[in-house]
Amino acid sequence: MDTRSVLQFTPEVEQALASKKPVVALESTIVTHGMPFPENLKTALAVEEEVRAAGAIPATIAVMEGQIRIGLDRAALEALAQAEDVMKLSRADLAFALAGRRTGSTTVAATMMAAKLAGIEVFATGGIGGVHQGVEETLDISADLRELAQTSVITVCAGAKAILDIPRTLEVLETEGVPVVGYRTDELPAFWSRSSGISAPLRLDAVEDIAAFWRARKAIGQQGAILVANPVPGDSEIPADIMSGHIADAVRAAEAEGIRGKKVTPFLLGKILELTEGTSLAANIALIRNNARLAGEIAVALAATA
Ligand code: PSU
Ligand code: MN
Repeated sequence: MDTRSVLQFTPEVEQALASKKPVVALESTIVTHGMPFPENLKTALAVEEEVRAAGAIPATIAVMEGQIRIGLDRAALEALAQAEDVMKLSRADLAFALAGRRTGSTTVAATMMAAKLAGIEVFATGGIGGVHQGVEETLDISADLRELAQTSVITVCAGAKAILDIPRTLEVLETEGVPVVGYRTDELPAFWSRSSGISAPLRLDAVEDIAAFWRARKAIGQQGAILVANPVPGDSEIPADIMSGHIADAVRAAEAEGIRGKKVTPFLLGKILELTEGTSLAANIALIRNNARLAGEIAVALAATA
């Protein structure tokens, strides 16, 4: 088994990479564990359209039939959006799913690994995993953070959800040497909300400047991601004070039910969806589309200067 044999490209993505056209990787855990059907499928298709509108080619990533799919056609995306018993894959279990021919969706960590293997430099997600509230007891810190430290992919997100401990998440990123760049903002955005009250360590206002930062990192031989934090569009945001009660309820429910390990994040996301009666879903869809658009623009800027 060599790397090439476990990667299955769609013809469109393969051609785009061969001719150095801009390509954006997209994660699939949001499809299988982040949103209900059919909104998940509709969103995944809309997200791909945003990448195209920016002038880049989307490559949604998942594991099927013993291979990492780099790009999913419509039929594959439809199958994934409705599949049962899909594994949520992070660094620990990406190869496990390949070996066992399991169907798996990729988290931020696993999507970054796949993108790097495929030669894709830009990736869009909704929110990254991070340090969980109550970490003193549980030691629950997402593998996404270590991945950002070691795998070289520009990662666009809408900040971290307040289901996490945002200040501690930022501290770990600092410790790991991951640059966190507010895009056109001085504040770290908080997923559904544009502001978190916490400063973003760095700020850039143009995609060309993000591309230049990336080239400078390469010039000094640096591994790891640039994490771009892109605030949710203003007309779709939910103010932090409205979300905070629901988040506290969701965290309490997870504790009460003894939810542990990789089930924690999907449990909290599902609970919040239930508690907000779906109003958080509209913000979620708006921000992931917004991130895909920005990632497409960054990929175009990178390709222009390659
Ligand atoms: N945060 C979100 N939405 C998501 C996730 C995180 O706001 O869908 C998903 C991403 O795929 C992320 C994963 O990589 O959850 C993190 O899971 P864990 O905390 O188990 O590492
Ligand atoms: Mn965890």
